[in-house]
Amino acid sequence: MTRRSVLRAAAGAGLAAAVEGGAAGRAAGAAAGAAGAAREEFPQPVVVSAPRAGGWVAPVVEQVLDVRFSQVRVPGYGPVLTRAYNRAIPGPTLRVRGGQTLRLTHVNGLPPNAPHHGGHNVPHHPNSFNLHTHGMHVCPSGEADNVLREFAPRTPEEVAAGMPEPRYSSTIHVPADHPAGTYWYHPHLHGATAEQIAGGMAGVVIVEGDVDDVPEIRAAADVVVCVNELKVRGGRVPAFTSGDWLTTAPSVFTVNGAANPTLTLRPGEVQRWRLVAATAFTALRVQVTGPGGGLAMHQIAQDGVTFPTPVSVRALEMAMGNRADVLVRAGTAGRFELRAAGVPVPLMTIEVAGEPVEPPMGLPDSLPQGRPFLDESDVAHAGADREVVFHTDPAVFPGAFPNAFRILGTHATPAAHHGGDLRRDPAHGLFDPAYVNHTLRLGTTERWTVRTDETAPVHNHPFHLHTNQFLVTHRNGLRLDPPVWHDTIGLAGGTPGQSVTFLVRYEDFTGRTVAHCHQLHHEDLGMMQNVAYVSGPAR
Ligand SMILES: [Cu+2]
Repeated sequence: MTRRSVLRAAAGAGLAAAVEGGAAGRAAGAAAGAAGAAREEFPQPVVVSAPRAGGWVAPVVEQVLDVRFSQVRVPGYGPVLTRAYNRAIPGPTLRVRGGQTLRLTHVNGLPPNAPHHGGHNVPHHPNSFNLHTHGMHVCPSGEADNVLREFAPRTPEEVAAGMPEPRYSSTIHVPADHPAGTYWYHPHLHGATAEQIAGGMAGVVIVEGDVDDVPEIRAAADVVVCVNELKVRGGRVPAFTSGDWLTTAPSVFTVNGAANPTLTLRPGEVQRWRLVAATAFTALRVQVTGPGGGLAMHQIAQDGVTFPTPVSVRALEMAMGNRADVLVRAGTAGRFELRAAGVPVPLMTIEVAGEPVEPPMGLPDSLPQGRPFLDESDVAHAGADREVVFHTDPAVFPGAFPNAFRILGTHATPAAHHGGDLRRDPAHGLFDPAYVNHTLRLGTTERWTVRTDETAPVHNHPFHLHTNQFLVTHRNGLRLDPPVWHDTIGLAGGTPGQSVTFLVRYEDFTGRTVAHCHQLHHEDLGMMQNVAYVSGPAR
């Protein structure tokens, strides 16, 4: 596939609207043309969607996700030897509609795992993985969005015997009424997650639907902006073998697999950017900087859920795992940058150039709200209040991983040693695969408060709950108006006492899954809890 055909294929879904005659046809065409042969075109991941013919659309989106060590070329940086989906960073973009099924075949072409004799909350099995569809309201059990599965590689004996590489499948039914928006997928095997995501194993999931039919959004080029934070030393991702792993390898930030690629808009053009923080370590406060104070972002969705109306912002807080869909309208010609506070280089460059779009493309006044809000009065009973507290005990364990990353609060994992020193306890508030922290009954609405007591800025802890999105109603006790649906919410380190409060209603799916910190090395080291969604009447 040539580079241009990659761009064409990738932009195809977004350009479908353009072909129908909207202004985006000219705009996106100009974007591709202006990029020209002299410079790398703005990359887009390969797009996979359901086969269609005439008016017929297949009910299933099928894709093979092949994982093996690959030499991936990162434009603007260089080659990186890493575990990758289909030899690319990020993996293919999966476009699906409510009512369709995602059927994925996972090939594990990684070498055998080294034997692991350490504890459960020590990094292990980096050549095993599984699949999480981050933010999606889908079944967490069986062969669906089940993060308790393990897609293991061949054993040394199987390799010696010439056995084929193992294949695993995921079948994920997307509910007909699933909110249309931007989600992502990544491996989520406890003990292996951070190293794999630091190597670029991540991809975007787009759920198509009502929001795409808003005329101003339909007319806008649909651009995936998938941010990865790679950890690279000597051309490869170092193994997660000690607690200082993060600081020993510098971060390489990429957008769609390139360091600081250039995206082009014409003056007066509106584009829809699907910003995806497909990252594990650094919270990103992003802004479009440049002449005239930069460009405003008109946010239309958070974590895949469309707002009732667009919200204009100069800066966006993107914790690890968050997505934000924004409309950006270019004004006069100039060079702009998408920058994240604290990151020394731009994430991407935005060039506003070419023939102006006349008249300038419009922005919508209202949107089809992705999910109705929950009401405080729906909260079941006084016992429904849950509290999660992120807490680190530094330098308390012997060996290579001295820090204890705990989740305390109302349903913490019990201590191993009753009456002992909790700071040094090897179980207290740490992930225990056999202990269910939260039993959550379908049909009930509950209130959770998530706090952090961290004084160290490095210990920022985004909270992520699987399977059910939650409605953030308060930050630091102050009511948000309107409240905002999230699946991941950031809590910065260095400001102890910080909190968020949310309402959540458990719906549709039973099964075991997890809630955890999305600073994923903390998760691998035990900052995670088990959640059981159960049906039946409340006790
Ligand atoms: Cu954390």
